[in-house]
Amino acid sequence: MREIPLDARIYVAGHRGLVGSALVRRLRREGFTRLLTATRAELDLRRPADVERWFARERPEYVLVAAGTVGGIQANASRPAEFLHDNLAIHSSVLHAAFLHPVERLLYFGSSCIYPRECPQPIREESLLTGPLEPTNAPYAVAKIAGVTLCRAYREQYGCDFVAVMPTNLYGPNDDFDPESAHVLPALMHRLHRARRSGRRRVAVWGTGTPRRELMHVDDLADASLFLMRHYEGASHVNVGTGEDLSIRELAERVRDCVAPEVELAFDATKPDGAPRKLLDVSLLRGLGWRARIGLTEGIASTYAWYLAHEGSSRRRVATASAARGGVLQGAA
Ligand code: GFB
Repeated sequence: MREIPLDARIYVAGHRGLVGSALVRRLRREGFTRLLTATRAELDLRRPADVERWFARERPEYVLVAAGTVGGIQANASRPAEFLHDNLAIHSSVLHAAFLHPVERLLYFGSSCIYPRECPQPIREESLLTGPLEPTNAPYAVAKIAGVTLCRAYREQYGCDFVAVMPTNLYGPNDDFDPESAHVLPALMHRLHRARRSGRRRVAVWGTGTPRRELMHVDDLADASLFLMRHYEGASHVNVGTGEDLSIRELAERVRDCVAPEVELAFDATKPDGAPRKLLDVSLLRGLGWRARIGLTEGIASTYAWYLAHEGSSRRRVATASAARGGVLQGAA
């Protein structure tokens, strides 16, 4: 095990997003005292010279790269240039700055969409670059594959300790709940909540309901990340998931049962299904001794409690306004 001193300087890039905010919560709970963060107004991660100056000044010892332009199936399909450009620019500038101003270890967060559309399931780490990508998110996936490849290349050429983490579909506090740009779980939570408030009896669910997804609470990802920082010594990227999936229909029913049990679900097959299935093989991580702990029913209930407590707060408005401007939403997955 690698000791990380509690006063180590740890930079969480994308600290306001779903993943970054979970990392900050987890690191604080662990007792780390010197967390470094920068808002987009303070540091635009797409600008390499600014990022290099920031690294020279702040001298982080550990870096967690959870910043990026992210969104659900529709946001990906409608903003492909932004998803490709912003993520390529952010990942290359942060990783290069961490090479120029050496860090002890860097964790880069990818996404399960890097794997081929028709991948054997569950998806093993070795399946990367073995077939064509899912078209609805190919530009985002290409940017994430570039990030994984950057980690590998800097490790091989310069000996940088850059580790790529591949989380499955995530949900939890500080997610984007705007139904136009969000991922499936927060989008349905928001729509069902609205329906309950307004007394509507039917809510639309995109697609056929047959695709299968693996959903993990972001606090489990944060826990796995700290575990990997301390225990992982391999060079390969590492899948992080629960090891279980369910259909979108089943997921929608679970969210409905929590938020608005009286509402009927209406599947809208004119909307895209995306990948037929994405279930990660998590045997590498389990072999090291880590397992996800937060069950889906419990995770949906706690996320809805968070949503209710923050209803009307700025996060959803910020997400919507930023997407409309073509701005960077800080987050990952
Ligand atoms: O969460 P989602 O956008 O992620 O969609 P992906 C998952 C499935 O849920 C798809 C269906 O089959 C959608 O058609 N779905 C049903 C909905 N209702 C809704 C809804 O209201 N909103 C959304 N968004 N979906 C994303 C990628 O793909 O996953 C990203 O586009 C990233 O690049 C992320 O990799 C993890 O799993 O399809």
